[in-house]
Amino acid sequence: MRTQVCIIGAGPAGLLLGALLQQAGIDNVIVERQSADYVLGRIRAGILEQTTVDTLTQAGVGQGVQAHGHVHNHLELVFNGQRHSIELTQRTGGKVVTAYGQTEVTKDLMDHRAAAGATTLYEAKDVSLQGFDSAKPVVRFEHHGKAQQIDCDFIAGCDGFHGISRASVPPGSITEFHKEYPFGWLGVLADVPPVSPHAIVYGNSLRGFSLCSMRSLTRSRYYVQCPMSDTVADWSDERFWNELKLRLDADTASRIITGPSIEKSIAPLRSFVAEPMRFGRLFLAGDAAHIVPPTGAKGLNLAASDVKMLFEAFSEYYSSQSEAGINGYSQRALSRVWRVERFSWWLTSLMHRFPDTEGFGQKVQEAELSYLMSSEAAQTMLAENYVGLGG
Ligand code: FAS
Ligand code: PHB
Repeated sequence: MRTQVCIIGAGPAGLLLGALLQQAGIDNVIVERQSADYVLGRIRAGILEQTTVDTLTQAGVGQGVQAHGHVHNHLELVFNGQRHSIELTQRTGGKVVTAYGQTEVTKDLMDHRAAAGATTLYEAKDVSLQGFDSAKPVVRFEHHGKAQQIDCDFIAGCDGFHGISRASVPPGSITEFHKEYPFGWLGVLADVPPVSPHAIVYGNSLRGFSLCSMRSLTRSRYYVQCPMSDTVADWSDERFWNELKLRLDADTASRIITGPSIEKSIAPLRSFVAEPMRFGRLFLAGDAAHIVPPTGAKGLNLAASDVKMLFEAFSEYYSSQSEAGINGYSQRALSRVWRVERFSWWLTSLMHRFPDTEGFGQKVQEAELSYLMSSEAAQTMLAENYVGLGG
């Protein structure tokens, strides 16, 4: 089989890149390790930056988020038992964020790709990448019991943190930056109305971090910080709802509508960046190249901004045989990656309970939060980063 761009991974990064390439008439094939149902079963992000919504619209896949997304123009912080609102839109020249789940984004992209008749090979086994240091890269894998090979011009590694793309790069050619956080997030999805349909609520309390989000007016997403030694079995629904309420202000807690969880999972928190993001004819995008703690709601959005830059580079190559875009991709993407890594690390450090900083750390966090609420400049910094920095 031959194609122009072979994309590894059918998560949001791979599917969005495929949609943009398809629309530009650039032939592409996606090779995905899991089944489509498995990919859709992963419950993850929930907040889209305006640039992500714009890129989905550019790719012809904006109908779902335009029709069913919930626009937010402020966010809320709870600390010292009080809830505070931070306005986003007026501080950023009109930008908003939109509550629309990654699952819905992925479904919209999958449906769009199927309708366009583009090739996505699910349940591909033993995927391997060769020759990306030459002009003739090759992707090999097993599909439906048969050995397959794809000859291509470029490989886009959109296969996430545990994928094969970054793992295929010779160790001497890549530098990795790691930071692990000493806790995880227990996430619950429930078919109950959200406590705050107009803003995401972030909570800092002596008991730990909490977050109140939504997927629709009838489906909510909540999180509490938990030790990484915990398992889902340690958290009954009742324990989760009680703990969430203890971490919020009394008014918000009193308005939480509880119900049975339809999904419950614990995610580790880490910061990670691989440099560079280009190795010959192999380009990394999304979680394959970087991970942010979900506190800033950036993982999916950073994947989308990588993909937009990578698409522009491929599009320039095929339309004008210029290599300027592909040669500049890694540096351009990493500049934005590190600014988002900083914001995600900063908000995580501000809002979570760190075992080693004890009472002093909590007091310093509360002092910073109280300064934040007293400073227009500090709130503008938060707003600019939360709605999404420029490309
Ligand atoms: P993905 O990991 O989504 O997709 C990679 C795809 O590649 C997968 O489908 C995988 O099956 C496939 N793949 C892997 N190895 C392969 C191989 N060898 N061959 C072929 N295919 C292969 N972000 C937020 O903004 N907010 C959140 O609350 C949030 N929660 C998260 C919770 C968890 C548990 C995780 C892991 C991430 C979370 N994220 C969150 C970040 C998440 O949304 C990612 O940023 C987003 O999925 C990135 O998309 P991709 O880069 O496409 O990677
Ligand atoms: C979510 O809705 O899943 C969500 C919202 C905001 C975050 C992280 C996750 O910062």
